[in-house]
Amino acid sequence: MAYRWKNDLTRADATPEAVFLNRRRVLAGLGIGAAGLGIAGLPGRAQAQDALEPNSWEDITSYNNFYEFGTRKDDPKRNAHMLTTEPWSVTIDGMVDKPGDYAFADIMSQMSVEERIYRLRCVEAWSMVVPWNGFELADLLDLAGVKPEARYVAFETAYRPEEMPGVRFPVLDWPYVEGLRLDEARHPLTIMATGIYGRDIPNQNGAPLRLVVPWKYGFKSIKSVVRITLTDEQPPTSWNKSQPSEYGFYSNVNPNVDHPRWSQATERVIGSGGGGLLGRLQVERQPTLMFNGYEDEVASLYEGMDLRENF
Ligand SMILES: Nc1nc2c(c(=O)[nH]1)N[C@H]1C(S)=C(S)[C@@H](COP(=O)(O)O)O[C@H]1N2
Ligand SMILES: [Mo]
Repeated sequence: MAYRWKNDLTRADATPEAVFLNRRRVLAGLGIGAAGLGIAGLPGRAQAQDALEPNSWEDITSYNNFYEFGTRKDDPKRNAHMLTTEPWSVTIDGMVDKPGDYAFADIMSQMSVEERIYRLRCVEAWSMVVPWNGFELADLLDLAGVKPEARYVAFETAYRPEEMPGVRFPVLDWPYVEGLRLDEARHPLTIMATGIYGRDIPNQNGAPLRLVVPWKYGFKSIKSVVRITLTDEQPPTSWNKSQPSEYGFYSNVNPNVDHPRWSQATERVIGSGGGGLLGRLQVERQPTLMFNGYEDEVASLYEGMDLRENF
């Protein structure tokens, strides 16, 4: 894939953030892009993505939406340590050749983990840039073998009242569920993230593995996944069930289609105001990009579709 780049990180490599950032700066300073890393044939787009400046570890792991642990942005960081992530398994079922419970360790031993620096745009009109480590969802689907009649992929988050203080409140109909069309799920930009900055992904970001679909609003990127089901019917999704007029199945980032209660034309850039609570109030706004900046890669998935109707 044109915009795909490999690196040597695995889940076991704990790269301290300072070293990681320093390496990026050194490379940038020397004018060495992907080519200098020995990756041939990457077009300008890949280098543009590589040049995205990621948010700090602190921003990414302390300003979260994970309603199972509470609805305030700092609740997940405070509460998600209660989630037991070992052992962990993902049930893959429905229209697959090899349905069953896949142990997380077994999955990891068969997947190739790489770094993806992606924009994350929340439907609430804020954004960050996150250096994920993960593998392509398509590779996991291939492990289970997708049957030809499958058209959609449904996802489910763990539901553990004893470990998740937020599920006592009926904010959403638990467990949190999400879904993609099969071609969206198989798109090479769609990953299952297992790390950030080369470290294991923190619980508040969806440990031990969570979906990341960078051209869709953040709520599609479901955390702490325990079930993946291949189906021939469009699956229900949590936010759509809760507010169908506000949150559609597709939820592609689109600056031209506003949320019924606010504009989606611009976004608050988390981290731009510096650290702390005050910094979060002083953030800059930037224009929101069509498909969150991934239009060249994904627009063809929606050819001929009315994106206002299919919001
Ligand atoms: N299970 C679950 N997944 C979830 C959420 C949630 O509340 N529960 N919040 C979503 C929303 S609204 C966003 S913006 C992203 C935030 O991911 P982050 O906290 O890693 O930045 O996770 C998404 N995945
Ligand atoms: Mo979000």
